[in-house]
Parts: sequence; C-alpha cells; structure tokens
Amino acid sequence: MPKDCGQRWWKEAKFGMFIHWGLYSHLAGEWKGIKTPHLGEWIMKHLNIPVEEYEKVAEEFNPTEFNAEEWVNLAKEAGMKYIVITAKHHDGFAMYHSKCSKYNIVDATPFKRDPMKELAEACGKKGIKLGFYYSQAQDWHHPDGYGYGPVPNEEKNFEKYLEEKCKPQLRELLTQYGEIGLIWFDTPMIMSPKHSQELVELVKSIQPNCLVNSRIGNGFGDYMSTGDNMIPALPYYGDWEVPATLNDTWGYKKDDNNWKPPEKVIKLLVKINSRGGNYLLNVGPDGKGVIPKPSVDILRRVGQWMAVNGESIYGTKAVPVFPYEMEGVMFTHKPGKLFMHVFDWKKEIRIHCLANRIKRAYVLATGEGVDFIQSYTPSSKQHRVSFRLPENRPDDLDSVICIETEEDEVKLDSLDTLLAPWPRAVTNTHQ
Ligand code: H79
Repeated sequence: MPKDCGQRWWKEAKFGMFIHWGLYSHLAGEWKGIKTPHLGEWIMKHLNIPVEEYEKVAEEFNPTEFNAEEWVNLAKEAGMKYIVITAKHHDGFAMYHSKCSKYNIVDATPFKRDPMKELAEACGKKGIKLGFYYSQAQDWHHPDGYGYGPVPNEEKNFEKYLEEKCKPQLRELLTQYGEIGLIWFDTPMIMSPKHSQELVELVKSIQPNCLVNSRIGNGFGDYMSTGDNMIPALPYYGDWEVPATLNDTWGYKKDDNNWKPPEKVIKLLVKINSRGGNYLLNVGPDGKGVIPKPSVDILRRVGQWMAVNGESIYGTKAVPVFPYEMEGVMFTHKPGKLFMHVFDWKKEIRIHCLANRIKRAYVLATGEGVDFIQSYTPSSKQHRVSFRLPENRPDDLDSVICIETEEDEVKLDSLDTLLAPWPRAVTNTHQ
C-alpha cells in the first residue's frame, strides 16, 4: 500500500499555488547588465554574486505593491486550495520576521513589513491553506550552509548551521503564523537520515498536522514531490504532487515570457489529476510584489473553467490505464463518476474497453443529457460505448462529460484478454 499523508484537505485539494518570491525577484534575472541563462532564483550562484553584494539587494527591496489579499484572491479565483510560498530559498534570505537572523525582510529592507504574517491572515480569512517552502540544506548566506561561498562543503560544520539557523527558523515559522498546512523542503543535498528525521520530528512536535514533503530527504516525509516539472507517465495511487512552472523560471525574470497558455495548464492539471497527483503551479511575483500580468490572466482563465468544472478535479483519484490510446480525451474519476475531458470536440466519441455499467451521462457545465450506446462484443471480449455530443461545446478549452456508473471503481477490459486470444488459439488447435 502506498503511503497515505493522512490529511484530507491535501488529498482533496488537487491544485495549489506555489509562490517564489525573494531578493532575486528584485534582480529579475539580471545583475550589472548580465542576464542569467538559468533559473531566476539561482542568480546569486550562477552569476557568482559575492554575499556582501547580494546583501545590498535587500536595501533596495521595497515591494510596496504587495497585497496579500490580492494574491490569495487570485489563488482562490484560479480554483487553487493551497498556497506554498518561499519563506527562505537557497540564498538564505528570510522573507519573514526572523529573530535569529537579521537577514530578513523586516530588519534588512526598507519595506519592514512581514508578508508571511499578512498572507497567513488573508489565507485564514479566505479558507486557503498556507504552506512554507524552506531550503533546509542549501543556504548561501550562513557560513556553514551548503553552497555558501567558495568554501568547500566538506570543510563546513553543517550541524552548526542546522542548530543555529535552520531549526530555530523552522520553529519560528511554526509558531508565529498560526496553523501551517505544510513545510515544503527542497534539495536535501548532504542531509543525513538523522538530520531529516530530526527536522520532521521538530515540525510534528510543534504542529502534528503539518505535512512534510519528500524533499526533506532520506525517505522521510508525508507525500512525494516529483522532480521539478516531472509528471509520472503512469497512474500512481500514493500521495504525490508535481511542482511546476508557468514559464521557465520560478523566481521572476523579466525576459521570460514563455508562458503556458490556459489550455496547456488545464491539460496538465487534468493529466496530473488523472494519474492521482496534485498540481502545485508556480507564480513569481516581481520586486514590487506584483504577480506578472500574463500569469494573472492565465490563472483567471483557468479559474473560469474551474468554477464550472471543479467537480471533475477536487477529490479525484487515479484512473487506471485504458488498454488503448485515445486522442483528445482524458479521464478523471471519483467513486461512481467518470469525467470525460473532451479537448477535441466532435459529434461522436467512441470509448473502447470501458466495462462499467453507465447510468447516465451529461455535460457537466450545463446538465444537458448526453446520449450513449453501450455494446459488448463477446468474440473479442470488448466493451464499447459511443457518446453523441451536443452541437455546441460548453468550453473551447476542455468540455467535461460526467459519466455516472453503477460501480464505484473504474472497470476496464484488460489488455491481456484483448491481445492474448491469438497465440492461445493457435496453441489450442495443435493440442
Ligand atoms: O525552488 C525551485 C528551484 O530553485 C529548486 N526547486 C524548485 C522548486 C531547485 N534547486 N535546485 N534545483 C532545483 C536543481 C536545479 C538546479 C539548476 Fe543548476 C539550476 C539547474 C540549472 C540551474 C545546479 C546549478 C545545476 C546547474 C547549476
């Protein structure tokens, strides 16, 4: 049995907002006229910016346009149920009021506000779960953090960093902001099993219901984070989540305009959900605290779709693999219901090998009934159902047909039965 994270809200949420925001957002992918070819939040490392110089970015970081409620409203409008925000990324800068390091947004910037406090309040008001991203091993600011300066990591006292900064900061995040849905760890690097276990225990000792993702390292954690932008090719019934970008960076880069259009985002959401996962989709606000307009527009369009079709997403479970490939169609599923996502609308859609008894089918957006004919061919042991779709598609991106079934689970003809008869028949005639 795959591991169960035990938190119903997380299992039902299916769609969350990742927010990467820090000093790197102010640099927007450029330092002294040089553009980083890599991820925006990695600019300090890739352009070899010395610590003392990167520290000065804090003096300029003043996101006066930041409005926690606007961000939370956008997540909510998009149909997202939780937010995970960078409380500290690899650069070591705390985006909240930390008492154990002055290198934080309240003490080191002219902004002086604590955006995590404001977000926690806005999330509480709007019923959105809040999680904190915390880079537990990489810290390019603490002399003993992994990746700090030119010092080889072997010559550092990693435990000193863990005791002096990582653990105290985690304690702060778990005590200063009310109930926290999850801590999202990243890149465990040199974490030993003991280190990973200690951090999990620390989290649970303060907030037992707070989830921890697998990137705490060494097999610990409550659910699996796949690799960045990595989607499993098959359904998997454990608890897992795909962290994903909306363009090609996490932290804001002014020149990255390679946005995924709303249609692509919905397809990815449906694909990930159909295989059993959550989709944690990133936005990278800029140095003023503004989420880029293209991101907002895309998420609003996705939200229009979610407002009508959310039932086909929330609380869904992995769908088994159909024996035959299908084009322009994907399925999501919850007990007794199969949602057919039609990306390429046509008059008639034939689905092979669906063995459930269908009670009725209707357009999810309108409730309009959809006629269907189910048949079974005994000689080939194969089920078939053909749906006659209405003239007008309800949504040009993804129109959902809800198929109500007698059985709770999805039943399919097995590929073994379908493909095996031929050699078996040959063998039989020679016996
Ligand atoms: O927070 C986001 C990334 O910054 C973080 N994970 C997501 C959620 C992450 N940290 N490390 N990595 C992802 C691995 C990727 C490292 C790369 Fe590079 C950054 C590849 C290119 C730029 C490391 C440094 C490998 C080459 C240079």
